[in-house]
Amino acid sequence: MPIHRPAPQGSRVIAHVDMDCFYVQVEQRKKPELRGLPTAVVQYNAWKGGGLIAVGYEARKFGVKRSMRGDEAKEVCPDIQLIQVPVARGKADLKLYREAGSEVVSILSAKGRCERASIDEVYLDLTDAAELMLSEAPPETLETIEKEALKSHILGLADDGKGSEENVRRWLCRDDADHEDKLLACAAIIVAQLRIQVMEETQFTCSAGIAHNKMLAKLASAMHKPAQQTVVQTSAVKDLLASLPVKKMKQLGGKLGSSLQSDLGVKAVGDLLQFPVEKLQERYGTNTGSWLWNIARGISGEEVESRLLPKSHGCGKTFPGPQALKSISSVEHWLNQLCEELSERIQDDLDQNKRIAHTLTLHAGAFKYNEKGLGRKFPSKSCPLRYGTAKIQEDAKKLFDSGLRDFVGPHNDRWGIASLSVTASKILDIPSGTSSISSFFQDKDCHSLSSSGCDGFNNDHFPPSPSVNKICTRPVYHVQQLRPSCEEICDVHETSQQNKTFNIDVRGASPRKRKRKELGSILRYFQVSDSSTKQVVDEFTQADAPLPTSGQPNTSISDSESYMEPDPSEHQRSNLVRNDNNDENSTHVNETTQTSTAWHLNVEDVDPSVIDELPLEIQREVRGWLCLPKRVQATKRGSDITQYFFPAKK
Ligand code: DCP
Repeated sequence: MPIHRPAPQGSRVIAHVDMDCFYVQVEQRKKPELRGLPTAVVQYNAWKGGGLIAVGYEARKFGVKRSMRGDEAKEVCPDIQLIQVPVARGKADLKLYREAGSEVVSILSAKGRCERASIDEVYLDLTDAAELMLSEAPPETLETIEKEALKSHILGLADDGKGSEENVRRWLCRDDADHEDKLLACAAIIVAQLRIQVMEETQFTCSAGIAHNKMLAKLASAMHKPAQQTVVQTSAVKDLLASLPVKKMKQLGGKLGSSLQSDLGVKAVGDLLQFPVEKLQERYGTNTGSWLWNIARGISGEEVESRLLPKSHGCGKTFPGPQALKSISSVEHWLNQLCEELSERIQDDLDQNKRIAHTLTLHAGAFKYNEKGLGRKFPSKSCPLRYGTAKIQEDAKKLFDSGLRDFVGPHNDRWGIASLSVTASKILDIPSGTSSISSFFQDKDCHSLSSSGCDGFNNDHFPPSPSVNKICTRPVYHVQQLRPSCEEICDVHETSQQNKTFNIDVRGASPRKRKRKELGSILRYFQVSDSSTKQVVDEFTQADAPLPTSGQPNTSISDSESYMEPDPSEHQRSNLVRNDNNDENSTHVNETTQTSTAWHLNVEDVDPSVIDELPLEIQREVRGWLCLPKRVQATKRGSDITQYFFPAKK
């Protein structure tokens, strides 16, 4: 569902940069002898020569398209060079492409707020950079303007018959232009410089759109490719949208776009101009109605988020036609492969970027042998993510089993699986510079209720408890997330991609927890049960702890429906998730599963370098409490504080 955001005050200038035939370029850099030849990258699958996933521009001239199989591409372009995607664990390994994308991001992000939107796309907020240029060295004062900038396509710029580059130069250097257009002119020069830099440093070409908002910038970047840039002047917006088919607009490719076409007879985005906002709101709700009214006018308040790293990690594989998986053991085999890769990637993310993923989701594409046409979809399932390959594999298997039970229904029909994917999402930074260790562990109630992170938690869907009615508002470093061994005791229900909230039923909070909350010291997290040299830290015990459950495993599961690209792992840009809430699945604390685990900290085991990793205030607090000198001789256990928090049997 689109989200309406009011247009921000003041002018903004945004660029959308999209790499050209990206995987092909990466392969051509690896093998320069391919440059200039018609080339395409194919998926490892051998059926009919594999599926094309990236097509070079030389091959496009022959009519080769991404939808083709390798054999078809050879028919229309016999000389085509088909390069196989690297394979690991029996599936496409996109590491090479991801890393190449990161090279580009690190160059582009130097100029302004940068949002990595996909493996090869970036949004840049160039407002500050353009304002600075305008005040210090506006275009008309420049001795030379890069040819790349002069080759810009300026939408709405009338041909003055003096040659297009000269025409563009005049437009860039107009001193009678309004402030908005002047910012666009500066941004066009900045983007041209950035694209040259990307080319020089990575050998990749890219195309860009430059406009006053993300929506228009994205539309523009695709208008002239490869290796070109397009600027959307405000005066050109109306014409641009007047003929833009609704389905081409981001967020209108699906059901909403279809409804506009069939129910309102809207063909182009500009056709929406005829409807008053009240009518659109009445039909589609206040939020969507307002959003539609605004996009018809080219207005969008969506901000460029500061994000250089991906929002989620996904690993998937398709099993087309006869390759469909038909047995639990074959599903298990592939799930293990996918989870192994996922585990590796989230661990790398943790090591390199200090980010923790909180939610594991399983999607599957399934069919029933005795069912014709569209039946029930295999429901996607999520649970809190536990680190460690074996844990992820175990949880993914449970998610699959649960989804399969729902999918197959009471008749136990024969089934086949045509695609499988596992995704780690809700990835949060480990906060740094927090003022107290309490910030790492946050509120006990919140902590005990979920190991999926506490930011944005709310309890909207449940009556607030009179005793515990706390909402966690900050990202929290959950030590137990890294601990590879405990079962969850609560169900967490992700409700929406957009608002990123989790529903927690706090009704089960025990008096014990309420009492603990009142302790105003670090000791409430580390209850010392022995004051001798071996101090036992009894944190996260009993009611508060995410404990191994006895008997029935209780990995929490939530339903969602997802719409995947042909291969979800390879291309996650439009992975939408919708969740259905129902009370049966609502979050709860299992109060019957308690008291089998304690967290122990042996002071003698503490590697001082671990304490050194903590923020200063916390170092003081911990040293004081542990009575540690600045440096003690200690057995080295590892370099991460989380290694000292393992559950130990009482
Ligand atoms: N990709 C994929 N599967 C898809 C679509 C894309 O694996 N169904 C991969 C290969 C592409 C890369 O993602 O190279 C970027 O996708 P784009 O849609 O941006 O397409 P290209 O960069 O290949 O071409 P263009 O120059 O048209 O943007």
